[in-house]
Amino acid sequence: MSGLAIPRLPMEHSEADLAAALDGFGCCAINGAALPAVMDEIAADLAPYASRSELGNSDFAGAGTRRTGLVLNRSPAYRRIAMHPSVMAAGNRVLRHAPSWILSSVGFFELFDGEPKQLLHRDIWKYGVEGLPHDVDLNGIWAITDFTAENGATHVIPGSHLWDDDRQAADDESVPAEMSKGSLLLYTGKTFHGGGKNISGQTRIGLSVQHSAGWLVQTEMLMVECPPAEVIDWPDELVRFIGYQRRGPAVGKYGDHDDPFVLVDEARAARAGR
Ligand SMILES: O=C(O)CCC(=O)C(=O)O
Ligand SMILES: [Fe+2]
Repeated sequence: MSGLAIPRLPMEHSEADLAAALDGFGCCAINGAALPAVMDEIAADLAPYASRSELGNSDFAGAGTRRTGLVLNRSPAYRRIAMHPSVMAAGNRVLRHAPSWILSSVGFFELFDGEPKQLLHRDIWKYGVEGLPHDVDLNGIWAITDFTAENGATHVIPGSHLWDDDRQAADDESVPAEMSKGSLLLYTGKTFHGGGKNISGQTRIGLSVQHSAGWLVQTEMLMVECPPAEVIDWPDELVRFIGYQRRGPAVGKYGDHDDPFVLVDEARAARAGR
């Protein structure tokens, strides 16, 4: 391993320090961003569903990785940290050129013993669009278990967010984001990263969170997964964060000229018999 170190910040950090890390390195680990007990709660919320999820069916998804979705629906504990101050500060910085930014997907990733290293990639490759002038994704992974070099801690290449589109990532350029349970790795959509190799005999669990410019198609159809009846008792700000908002002056409207949040207002009024 010959790469640059991943910048690290304590849970209490300034927005300026986080912005400097993300601007300069494209990534940052926040030590102890949430209590380990919250990670245990998320794991317990997801466990009954994860046991029925399937292993990855492609090299990228990983034959030794089990991915479980519908996390917002299934994990009240995740809903409490979805708008964590470090996530919001990072999104406000990295996605500042977009008129709005929102949650795009959430996945519970169990990386089993024996899983090889994932292809180093940029998450924005999923859009198939090169040469974007500004960042459109701010992503992250919560350490639901400790992340170690042996158990497959996510690898990142600090500084690779500034590379040209045609530069290939070499395996020895990446460094593992070793983190204690409850820590959070944040990285921009252009920062090369990938799951590590798990030779620990244990399962590494991460909660992948992706956020994007509001004008992009979300990676997950969150408003379909979470219809108004599902979100009726969630905090308004979280409801907006999953997509129930106008994404820009003329993007994301509902009906004649409404904000889609009106759907949630209507569901609430119907329940109250109004
Ligand atoms: O599991 C990980 O550590 C990273 C996974 C990842 O980057 C992805 O699937 O896009
Ligand atoms: Fe990724």
